[in-house]
Amino acid sequence: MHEQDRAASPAALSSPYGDLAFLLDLDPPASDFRHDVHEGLAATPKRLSPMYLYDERGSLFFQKITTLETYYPTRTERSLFEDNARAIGEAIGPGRAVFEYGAGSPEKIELLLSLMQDPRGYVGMDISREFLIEGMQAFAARTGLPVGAVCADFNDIATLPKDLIDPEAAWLGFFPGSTIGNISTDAAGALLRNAAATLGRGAAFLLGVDLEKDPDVLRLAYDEPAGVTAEFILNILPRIRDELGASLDIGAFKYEIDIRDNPQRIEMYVTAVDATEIRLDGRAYGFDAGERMQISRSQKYSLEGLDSLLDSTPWRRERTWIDEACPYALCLLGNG
Ligand code: AVJ
Repeated sequence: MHEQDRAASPAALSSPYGDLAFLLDLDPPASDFRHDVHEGLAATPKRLSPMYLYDERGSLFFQKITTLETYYPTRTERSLFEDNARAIGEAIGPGRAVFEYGAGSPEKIELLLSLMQDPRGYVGMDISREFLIEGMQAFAARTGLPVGAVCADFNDIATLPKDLIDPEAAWLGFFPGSTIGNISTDAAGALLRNAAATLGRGAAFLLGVDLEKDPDVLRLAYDEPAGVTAEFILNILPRIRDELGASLDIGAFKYEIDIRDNPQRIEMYVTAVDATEIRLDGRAYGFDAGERMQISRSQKYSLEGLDSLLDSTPWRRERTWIDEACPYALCLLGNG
């Protein structure tokens, strides 16, 4: 079915939905962990989507990563918000409603709403229905703002029921945390083009982007001595064993990263120390000694690279706040 058709289906919209102004359910296709593990283990080189890292345990590991001194993105982005609160609020302008891609962190959205002038509402989007509804209900109960929820994939184009939030408000898209670095540049372009279609003319978009930097800083952030990132990535192995009934030797694998240049990118791997195999549903997938499976990636942008990505979208960079000491950017985009 075409994305637009799914969005237009009236059955998808419930309003009100508990404490929420609405729930728009675009019924994103459920991911198939078993299928993707088979496919990723059969591929050359072996790979798996980073989305499988974020089960309950994985989300707790990532939560812990964001509190480590060595993991700079979370605190750097927070300082940019705090240090430039007034300027960011003024540049966004009054009377907007926020639409967030991946409704992950209530602290971030509260920080954003606190610096906005006369915010009119908040709509969170996420693929995980239960997690989304729970989070948005809790948020609505804490604030007096109209809150809506959209259960969708990053690739869906939603027709947002803006009248249920505020017919007068223009949208502000919000995609913090440099999560855009988790997907390929092509996928990032598609997401931003879809966002322009979803949010309409006169929209703005606030994007958190991690910038290219000293590789030693990256190594410390993504392979720190405390070993939490290693636990986070290696946690995919007990998931494959316990949820899918695979047989594998967890001790036969270690965590490894590569830092690539031009453009700068961290690749995160599960690496077989010695030759080993993973058996799943009667199939055996062999690993040679040193063979690795890519589990995640984190793209770092230059401002030039970011602008050439934006050139493939209706968005232009209108204001940019940068942490020079630890290069990271908050960019306000316009599509006027
Ligand atoms: C949530 C994708 C922004 O790439 O920095 C952190 C994920 N992986 N450490 C990032 C992650 C390993 C994180 N993002």
